[in-house]
Amino acid sequence: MKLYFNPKSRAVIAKWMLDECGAEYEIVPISFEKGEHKAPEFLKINPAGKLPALVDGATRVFEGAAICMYLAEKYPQANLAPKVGSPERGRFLSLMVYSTSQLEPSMGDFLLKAPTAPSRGWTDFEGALNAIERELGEGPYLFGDWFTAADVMIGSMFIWQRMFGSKSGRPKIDAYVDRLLARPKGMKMG
Ligand SMILES: N[C@@H](CCC(=O)N[C@@H](CS)C(=O)NCC(=O)O)C(=O)O
Repeated sequence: MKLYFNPKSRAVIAKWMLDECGAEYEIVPISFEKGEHKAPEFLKINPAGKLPALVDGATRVFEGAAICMYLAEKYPQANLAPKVGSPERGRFLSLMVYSTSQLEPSMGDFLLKAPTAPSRGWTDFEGALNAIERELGEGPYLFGDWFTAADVMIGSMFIWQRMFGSKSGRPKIDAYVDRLLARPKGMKMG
């Protein structure tokens, strides 16, 4: 399995997930400076020309959330996702999609000081924080004591925010992010 990777990219999220799965994989370094992510051979893997991308034999996966869901299915022994048909499955899928469709763009608006137009399909950052606080409940993770790929996707967004120099400002969420960062295989930016 090959992870197309740059340490200053969202590929660190996919790497975190691979490590939590205990997967064996090869890192393929991609230079943004050299434009390797826009090279024809890379566009055959991810037509968007972005990181992360994963190749597993004849399978290619792009988009961080898709990679995390793929890996959770490939490594069931890591127990990082509710099983198909289980009552938690719907909420799990919802949180995975929410991470990139609502939380990430709302955080982007917040960090860039851009107004959030509701017609664009995502909430403002305050709304996203409210939603995550509700879903986190008493924690320690989104599914109580059970750490899942949803924590990788949702948590990595807040870790990302810290890289940009700010915290969520919500004590419950900030304590959650501290817990995620303290995990032995937790996400590292480099
Ligand atoms: N929604 C995508 C976002 C991917 C993305 O924007 N990756 C950035 C790096 S963090 C990238 O490759 N940017 C290079 C470019 O767009 O030219 C995902 O989660 O995979």
